[in-house]
Amino acid sequence: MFYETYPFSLPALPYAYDALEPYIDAETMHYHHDKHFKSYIDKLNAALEPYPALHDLTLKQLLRRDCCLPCEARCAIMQNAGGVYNHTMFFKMLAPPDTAVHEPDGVLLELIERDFVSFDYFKAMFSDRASELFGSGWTYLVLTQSGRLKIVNYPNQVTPISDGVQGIILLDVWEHAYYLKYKNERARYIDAFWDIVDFTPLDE
Ligand code: MN3
Repeated sequence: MFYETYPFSLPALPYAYDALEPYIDAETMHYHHDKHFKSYIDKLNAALEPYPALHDLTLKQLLRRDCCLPCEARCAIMQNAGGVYNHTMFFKMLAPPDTAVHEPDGVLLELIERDFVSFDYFKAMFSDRASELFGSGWTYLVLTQSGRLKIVNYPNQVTPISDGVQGIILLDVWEHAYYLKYKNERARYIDAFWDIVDFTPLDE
C-alpha cells in the first residue's frame, strides 16, 4: 500500500469484519472501512486528478511534500492523504483477539522499558493521552529521530510524517471509530484497543 501511487485503491481488510468482536463490532468496521476510509481514498484521488505531476508520488512522498503542493489543492491533498495513511496503518495493526500479539518484545520492548519504565506503565500513559485528545484525531506511539519513544496526539488527519518521525502504533480517536458501540464512553473503547492491537512488526 505504501508503494502505491495514483489512483489509490481501498485495501481489503486483512481479517473478517466481525473478527474483532466483541471489542469492535462488525457494523462499526463496515462503516469505518467501507465508508470513512473509502471516502479518504476517493477524495484523495479526486484532489490529485488535475495534477499529473503528482501522479507518480507515493502516499509518504505526498505527505512530505506539504510545502510544495499546489496552493488550491494543498488542504484537500494533505487531509485526505493523511486519512489514507492513518487508516492504512490502523487497520493493519489490529488483529483478532486470539491471534494478536498483545505485547511487544525485542528492541521495541527494550525501548518501551527504557522510556516508559514498563509496558503496563506505557499502556496507562497511552490510554491517558487518548482519553484527553480534544476533538477528532489520533494517538500515536512514535520513534523520534533521536531514537526516543514518544506518545503524541495528532489532530484530525495529521500524521507523524509531518514531524519527520516514525509511527509505531496508533489509535483512531475519531468518534466514528467507536460511537456505534461505545457511544460517549471513549475510555471503554480505549481499554478494548489493548485486546486487539497487534505488535507483530509492520512491514512497511
Ligand atoms: Mn477513522
